Amino acid sequence: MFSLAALVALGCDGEPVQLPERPLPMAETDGPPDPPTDSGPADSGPVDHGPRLADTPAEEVPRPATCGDGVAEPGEFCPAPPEPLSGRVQATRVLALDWSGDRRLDVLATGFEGIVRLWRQTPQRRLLEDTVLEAPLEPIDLAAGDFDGDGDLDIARVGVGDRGLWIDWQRADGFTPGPERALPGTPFGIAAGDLDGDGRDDLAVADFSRGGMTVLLAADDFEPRLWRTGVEPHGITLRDVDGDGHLDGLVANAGRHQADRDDVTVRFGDGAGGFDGRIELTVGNGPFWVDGADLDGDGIVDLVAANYGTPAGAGYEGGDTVSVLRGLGGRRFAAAVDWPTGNGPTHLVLADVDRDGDVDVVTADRGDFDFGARVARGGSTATVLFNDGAAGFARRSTIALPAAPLGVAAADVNGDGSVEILAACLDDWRVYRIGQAP
Ligand SMILES: [Ca+2]
Ligand SMILES: [Ca+2]
Ligand SMILES: [Ca+2]
Ligand SMILES: [Ca+2]
Repeated sequence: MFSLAALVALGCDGEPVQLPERPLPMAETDGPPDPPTDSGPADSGPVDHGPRLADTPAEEVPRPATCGDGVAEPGEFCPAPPEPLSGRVQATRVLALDWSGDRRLDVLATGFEGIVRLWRQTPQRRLLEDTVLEAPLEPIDLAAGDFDGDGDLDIARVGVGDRGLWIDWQRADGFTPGPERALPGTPFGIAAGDLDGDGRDDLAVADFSRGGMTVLLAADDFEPRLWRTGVEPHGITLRDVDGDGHLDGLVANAGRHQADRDDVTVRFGDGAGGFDGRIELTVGNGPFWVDGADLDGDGIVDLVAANYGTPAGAGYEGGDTVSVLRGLGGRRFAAAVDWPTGNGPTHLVLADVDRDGDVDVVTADRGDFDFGARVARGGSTATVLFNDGAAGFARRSTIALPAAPLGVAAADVNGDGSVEILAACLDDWRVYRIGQAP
């Protein structure tokens, strides 16, 4: 199985980080029972054939000749060298969001050493290291949402080691830490969104050990309730996949390092905090993350999964790709088409990186869990896969990073009209910013 310890056990310069080694049982019986579902095949049409590699050869695109002329043109991607943000953080995830409501994006990263670091953007468009929130847990992921409905974003993070949830409530004078809540199972990824339409954001957590999605509604005082997905969920995202106005849960089931046990689950939200249907979708091997957006402009949400791969011999097979599944409407999806990425992607985000009007994909290529192997196989990159407008991703750009990223973000952080990429690098305790020089 994927080892959480291996995922995070190497810190700065390969120095071991203290992480309690705990068994990750698959069949825990604690927690609420699985709510009834209508998992019938009806219109859900699970894809029963494997993904295929794209017919179009993938191509690394050179830096456009028009880079450096100071004009940001559609379709142009002009990455500058990665620059570290100030301050150390054993970063597992990074987000770009407007925290203070001043219409400038700020940056937030969760650190496995037990902190959250916030950089606020000044009116001069500089990112200034600001708040450091501490918590006695090892946060593996975080999400932002307005969990109490007061109009300000709060921060929720989950700890994989001590299996807890922590919410920092944003108040006028800063953040007020809430009590740590023990979570059943083993939380891995976390996502926020209003699942029951009461105006307060709710939480959904990928439960690695129980094989499900733990939903915590603000209205229920964040009482955990498990909804089954697949084997060893890693990444989780909330999107309205079927266009009924209710958020749905997308879960990447990495599948215990077995290619026949991994897939993506979509659980369809009923708008009242429950889920009334599910589908399983075949993707590449060992999916770590999944997200959804309309990639081909037909108004239907399409899905993208980041496939880490499964162990085979000295390396991995069936990974180093993203699987793209075009939505057909009616909760149906076309078979996955796989496009190459860098080595061992563990996370992805969807954003129009080259500003040509279609949504592109950015992956965090974590590479091998083994630090030495990762360096040897070149796993310290982020990959931008450019959409051709029809959900084809033959063109890509590889960004070399000083350390292997676990998470990425993409947004026009400084408001200069071009999208920047942020990379959370656990190994060297840094968040890197890749700007553009159009
Ligand atoms: Ca809610
Ligand atoms: Ca929906
Ligand atoms: Ca679409
Ligand atoms: Ca684009």
